[in-house]
Amino acid sequence: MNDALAIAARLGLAAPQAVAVGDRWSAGSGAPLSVTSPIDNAPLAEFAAATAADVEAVVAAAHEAFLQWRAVPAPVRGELVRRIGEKLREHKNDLAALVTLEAGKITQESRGEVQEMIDICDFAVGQSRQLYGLSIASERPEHRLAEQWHPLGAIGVISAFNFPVAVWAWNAMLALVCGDAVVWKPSEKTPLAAMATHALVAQVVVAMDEAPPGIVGLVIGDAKVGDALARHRRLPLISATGSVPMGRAVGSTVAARLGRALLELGGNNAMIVAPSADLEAAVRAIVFSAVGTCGQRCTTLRRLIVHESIADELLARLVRVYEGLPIGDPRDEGVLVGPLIDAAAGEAMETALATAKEQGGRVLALGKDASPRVAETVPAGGVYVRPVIVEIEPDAAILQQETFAPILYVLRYAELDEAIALQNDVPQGLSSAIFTGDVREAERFCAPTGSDCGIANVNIGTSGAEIGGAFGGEKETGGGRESGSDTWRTYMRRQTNTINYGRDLPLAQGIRFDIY
Ligand code: UN1
Repeated sequence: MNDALAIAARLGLAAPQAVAVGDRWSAGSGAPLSVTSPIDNAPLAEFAAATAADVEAVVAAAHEAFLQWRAVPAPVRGELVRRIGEKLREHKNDLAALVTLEAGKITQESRGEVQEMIDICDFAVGQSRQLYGLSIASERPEHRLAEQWHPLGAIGVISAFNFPVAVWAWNAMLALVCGDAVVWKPSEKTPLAAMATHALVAQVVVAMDEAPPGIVGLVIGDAKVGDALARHRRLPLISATGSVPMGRAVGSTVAARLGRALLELGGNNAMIVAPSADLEAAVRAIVFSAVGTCGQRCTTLRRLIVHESIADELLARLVRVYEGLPIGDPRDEGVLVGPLIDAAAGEAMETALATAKEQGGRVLALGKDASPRVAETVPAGGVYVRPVIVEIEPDAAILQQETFAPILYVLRYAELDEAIALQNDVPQGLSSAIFTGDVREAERFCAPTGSDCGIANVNIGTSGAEIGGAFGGEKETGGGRESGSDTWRTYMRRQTNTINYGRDLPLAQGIRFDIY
């Protein structure tokens, strides 16, 4: 048994299978799916993938489970999520190790990802006692006008390889306290982490009498499985995280049946560094945001917009750090940059770099024509790259595009208005940041006329958001919000109640309709 399967077994997964309803596992009806580690291309598992035909049974079970779960008091549903949080605490390091093996993240970041799951559990437990509505002044005498929130249904969650477990948890933990059931289609690149997570959660669900096992379902397969979820009328909400083309396909399918879609798609995130910035702090924030997760977060810093008066100094410092970045096996202590997810990601990085050069980009730190590939001192079989910095003119077309790799484009600016305009001048609108010691600049950046993104930070980087805030962005990022704040409302249906406690029947708007 290899490491991944041994860890998965410790988490309660007897054998990898593509379909699960609670603790009942079954094989998918599709072709074999081989899972390999991005660390060294070692085979981790093979199992029969699910197909669109497998979706029906999981959704039907989820819907049946929802019909019971919606009647369980919300704080009792919170108790389930509290126990899930405990289970995750117990197995944090094992689950993180599996994420590292399958997604290639360094151990620190994988543990951070599992911690995000634990944090959203805690958040959702508190939320389970606060699914509150409003009472509103009625215009009619002896009437009460109010709104309340009810469970929505079974929901579909489509998640990506780069956060193979946390993004599901952001959705699922809130959905469960809201009284929904959840059907999960994880990335085919990281199925074992999803199976192991499901196995852990299923143990908690089956141990709780009030919880019907079908409230958690898993179905692992290709885009056709995602499409079957998007089409399914028993799934009133589809939450999807991934690329813009995926989101466009899912969003339009869900829209065609007038369902609800929560989309968290591409980012093309920028940071402005102003003359008054603390450059030491800025360098730390830039490097974590630009090279963390090997540039494969949707919040990764991709564009650095630096004031011309400090650009040379900041770039010199950045190049020094980039040249010394420890790249290698993500399990090794001290390594900060692990592998890209697969060969296609390596090719996409090289294509983007070639295009950037054609468009006038000057590659810093690598030398003029050098390839970003790292071959020595890294495990054979993985796609290891050196993060790069490319200085480029603001009108280069490549700046409009998100490449899921550690390429940081640098632009120079003279006036803050110009920097903000550059920051906003892309199709995506997820995360943004400014480094400045000037309170006016900071507030200007966060004002209605400032950053147009869902996330706008001051003196921290673009990535690494806490779960307490709403997470998501505007424009091609899809407009959805997950995680904290009041996003729980997306997982519920709002009901307006008008209650007449008098003996007359006055009509609203003063309408008279006298039948006697
Ligand atoms: C993602 O890349 O899809 O803010 C999510 C962050 C993490 C989540 C990223 N908390 O970088």
